[in-house]
Amino acid sequence: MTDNSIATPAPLDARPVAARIGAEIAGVRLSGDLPEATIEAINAALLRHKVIFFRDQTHLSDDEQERFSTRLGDLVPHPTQAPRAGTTSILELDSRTGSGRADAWHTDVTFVAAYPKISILRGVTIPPVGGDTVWSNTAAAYESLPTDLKRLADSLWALHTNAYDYAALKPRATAEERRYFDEVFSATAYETEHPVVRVHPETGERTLILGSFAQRFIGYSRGDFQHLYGLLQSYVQRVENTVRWRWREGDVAIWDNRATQHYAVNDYGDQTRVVRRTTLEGDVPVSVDGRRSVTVKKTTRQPATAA
Ligand SMILES: O=C(O)CCC(=O)C(=O)O
Ligand SMILES: [Fe+2]
Repeated sequence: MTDNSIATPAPLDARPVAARIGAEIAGVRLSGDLPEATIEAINAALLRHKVIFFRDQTHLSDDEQERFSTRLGDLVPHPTQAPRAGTTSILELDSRTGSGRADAWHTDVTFVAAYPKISILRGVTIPPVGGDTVWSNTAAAYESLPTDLKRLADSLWALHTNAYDYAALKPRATAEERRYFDEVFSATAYETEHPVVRVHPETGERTLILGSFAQRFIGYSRGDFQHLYGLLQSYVQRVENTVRWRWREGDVAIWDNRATQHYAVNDYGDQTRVVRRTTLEGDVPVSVDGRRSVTVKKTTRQPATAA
């Protein structure tokens, strides 16, 4: 496991926020025009710290967020949610709409095979208190498993889908949140099989692929899935493996989506909270024994026809 307490070499001023994950980077004005050495240093800091934070980036427009993002990889729009008007790929999460509250532990878009490698999130409107985000280091979670559980995890495969039982996960969802889930988020249903443990393509670390899109373990009953998932996921959610970020407007958080899960704390009631995300194309995960994830099903639901 990389050591989060060792600062990233120059030219970046990276200060760890928690012992196992997260660093704040000072003195960088994010833009599409940053020198290549700074971009390389940002990527190195990301691999080491898993999530990095930049304060005071209020100069960023949607366009400049996209321009900066393309320096770290290829923009990929969300597979089912339309990009914000005037952008090619920005996903807006607005607490006033059905899409706005990501209050379940997840890794972004794991219902497709080559899910994004990096997500870049900009705080646009932030409540005075509440609405923090928590990230977990899934390499640290894997490392903290007992040896026998590591071996079990190494051999498990999970089915991930965006067409899960929404009401079971969010029994208190509003009618608008349910409508959005049915008509937009899961309008095209994906099912993808991932190894529970992937080998990180850049660091070689073993990381866990779990989170709320995981619905079954291949070859296990639903009941066994629930027990085993709860056990493995508990290492992800262990507070020692996490960092919590108190947002200010203009903050940017960048996470390695291959080595983290995150959770948007839903404690701010009906206050407005708006964040905007870009995601960068990832590669197909590879298991510890060299097998690759595969999308087994993609179904686009027929729109209801007029009688
Ligand atoms: O609202 C947040 O802080 C995080 C939302 C989320 O899950 C994401 O942007 O991928
Ligand atoms: Fe997310």
